[in-house]
Amino acid sequence: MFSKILIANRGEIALRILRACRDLGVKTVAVHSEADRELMHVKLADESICIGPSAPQDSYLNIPAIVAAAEVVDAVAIHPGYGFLSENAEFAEKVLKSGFVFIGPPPEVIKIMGDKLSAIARMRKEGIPCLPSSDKPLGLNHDESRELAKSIGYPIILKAAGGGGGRGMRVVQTEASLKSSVSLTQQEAAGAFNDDRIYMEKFLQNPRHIEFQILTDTHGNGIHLGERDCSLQRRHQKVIEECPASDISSKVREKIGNMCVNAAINMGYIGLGTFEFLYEGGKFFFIEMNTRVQVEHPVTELVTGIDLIKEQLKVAAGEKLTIKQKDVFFKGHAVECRINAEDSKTFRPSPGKITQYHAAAGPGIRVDSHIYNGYNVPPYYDSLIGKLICYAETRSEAIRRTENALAEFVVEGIQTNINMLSDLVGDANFVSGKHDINYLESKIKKIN
Ligand code: MV4
Repeated sequence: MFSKILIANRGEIALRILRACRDLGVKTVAVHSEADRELMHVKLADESICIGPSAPQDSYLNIPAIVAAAEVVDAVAIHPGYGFLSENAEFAEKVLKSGFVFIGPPPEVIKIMGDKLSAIARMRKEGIPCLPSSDKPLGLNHDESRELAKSIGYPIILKAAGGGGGRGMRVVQTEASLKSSVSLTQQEAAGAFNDDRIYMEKFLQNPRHIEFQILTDTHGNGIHLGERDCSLQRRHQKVIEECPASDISSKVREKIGNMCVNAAINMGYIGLGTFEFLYEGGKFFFIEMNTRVQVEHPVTELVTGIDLIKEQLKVAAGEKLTIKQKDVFFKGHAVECRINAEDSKTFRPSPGKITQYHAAAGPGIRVDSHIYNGYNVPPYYDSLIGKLICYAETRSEAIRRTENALAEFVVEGIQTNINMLSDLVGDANFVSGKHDINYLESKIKKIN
């Protein structure tokens, strides 16, 4: 195992990684911006270094500053967490070139998955089900695009190859608007991603977002850890996630899960990874792969009893996976609520000082959060201040626990979405488990 690692992130995930390191006897180095001196994990880390001003560009996205910090403290490895540089192939490459271990897959794999067109092509080759789509960037020849759209069938969706996570997409309902939509989406892609390549896919109207968690080592072994349903989203930000997805049978779970593991092994994937699918009409369609640990990993941890961050550190250190697929059991149900510092009506960020904090607790309750009484939520970063994860034997019991835990939760001094979360988990549509990706935004529209 590593003797010392640098945590290139902030907030709850930095604290989560620090705790996994403590469990494994690994020394920790926190790097932080000028605004983040008072972060919980900075106080707890064995060493800490300020790497720059508040703006993410100058600190958490500052590659030379992070690599230099690792050199100064003589760290062995760098954990990127999620967001920031976690899926930046250039960062992974520089980390490796400087002689450190990057806790994540090889840069070449990050690159393939970062380009959504090459990701889909690769998955198709591996036999993963994908949507009918263009197999190369749409060209200047409009007749070709028109024929392709016709053969796929409207509605179709245009997506930027350099996008992902919902950025750079446009739905096209009829042939009449295809030409202008293609050129507009290309222009936006060029502006946003410095890459004007776009592709076309069959558009699904009411899918669910279901993703599979996998873990592979450097010795050719891999396991899947089942699926999560992340259909409750607003503007491509997940709000509530659960494990397992309601009404996915263990037979289907094994089939899709094993398919993902084999694909990952074949492409030289190492570490934790997530295959994102749209699920509609009983069928799975691959859309993207995430090459990092995800915010919602705790629901999988509670249902499998496996500490994903510890396993991620072990395989990054070159250890053999000791967990076999036959030893992975899915027991019970977990629901995660993302607690954000935001205005409950406008969804605008609500930074400021937390004057009163009382976290929920009790059987089956887990809180992953870095906040504390008197902590000042800075305005420069994501508004996630914590995650409430509730576990029980059944889905309905887990939902009941979530409702009760949300009612116990106290965060004062700033605004939060706790009341909205209470409203959502108590909603008949969520309780029925039949919600799709459109449900949350249509509910918000109804309220306002
Ligand atoms: C789609 C889709 C419908 N059909 N692709 C949004 C995020 C990105 N990961 C892919 N996204 C979508 N791709 C096809 N062919 C609908 C979405 C989508 C969505 C997906 C998952 C969760 C929430 C969503 C909200 C709006 C749109």
